[in-house]
Amino acid sequence: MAKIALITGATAGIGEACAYLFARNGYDLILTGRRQDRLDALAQQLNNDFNVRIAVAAFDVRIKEQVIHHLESLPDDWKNVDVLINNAGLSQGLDPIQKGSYDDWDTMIDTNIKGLLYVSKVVSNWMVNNGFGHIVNLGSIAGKDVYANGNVYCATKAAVDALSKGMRIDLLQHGIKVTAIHPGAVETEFSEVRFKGDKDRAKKVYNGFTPLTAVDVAETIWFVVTRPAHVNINDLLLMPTAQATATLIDRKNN
Ligand code: NDP
Ligand code: 8X3
Repeated sequence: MAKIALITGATAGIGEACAYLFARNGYDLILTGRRQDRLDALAQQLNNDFNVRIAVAAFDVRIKEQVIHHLESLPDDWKNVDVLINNAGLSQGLDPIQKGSYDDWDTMIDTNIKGLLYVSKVVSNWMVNNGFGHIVNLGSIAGKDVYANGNVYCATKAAVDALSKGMRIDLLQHGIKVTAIHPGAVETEFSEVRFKGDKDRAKKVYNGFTPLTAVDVAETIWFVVTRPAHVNINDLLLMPTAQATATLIDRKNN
């Protein structure tokens, strides 16, 4: 029986790279995100390339009822989830606190904190009943190191850091592993989403140095979930070589 991974935010970036890597290694996958067309195309590709079973569930992690409905509607055999990758997340805007947008704040808090909680409650209940499981939460350097104008995004990732610790404590007696992965700069759709489609501004984020790729992060997650049963990596900070802190990046040609 193949192992099962549930990946949130599988339609792009780190989540999509995890989907390819886990499928290549024989995992059956539950892929989620809002963009149904991307989920369907990815599912077909992975099924063709790797002959694994794929279930897709298109929902918005911010909407509790959708999360519960879509996950609980999965057939029972899909609920034997070995690995949950809580990856869906985003940043919106980069403004000082007095100028921040209420809507941007709601979107980040609802997605990065509340969405992660909604998914985690459903799936950790399954894991407790099954007696096994590994939850991997995507935090960020932004959760360890606050930077100018990052205020609310940084706070949401600090919350992911705290929730990862809390989950690890609560799930300890059930033998469920919890890992937090905190990447520095990864070139994905992240900055384009943060700057609301402004591709030029997004591109500048990665000017003059080599950022991490989504595959770099996926390979790190794969390493974490393939440790022996008695080993857990609690917390892992993963940076481009050219980046020392959230803001100290050694840029050339600038
Ligand atoms: P991308 O923008 O490339 O991917 C984000 C994914 O999240 C998409 O699949 C998107 O799917 C999904 N998502 C966003 N909002 C929702 C929502 N409301 N409901 C369901 N799914 C949602 O970014 P990354 O791959 O870079 O980001 C993945 C994670 O890694 C995030 O948590 C991010 O904060 C974190 N991270 C990223 C870093 C970076 O520099 N890129 C560094 C550190 C951490 P869809 O739009 O289809 O819903
Ligand atoms: C994404 C990395 O530094 O843009 O979490 O916040 S950063």
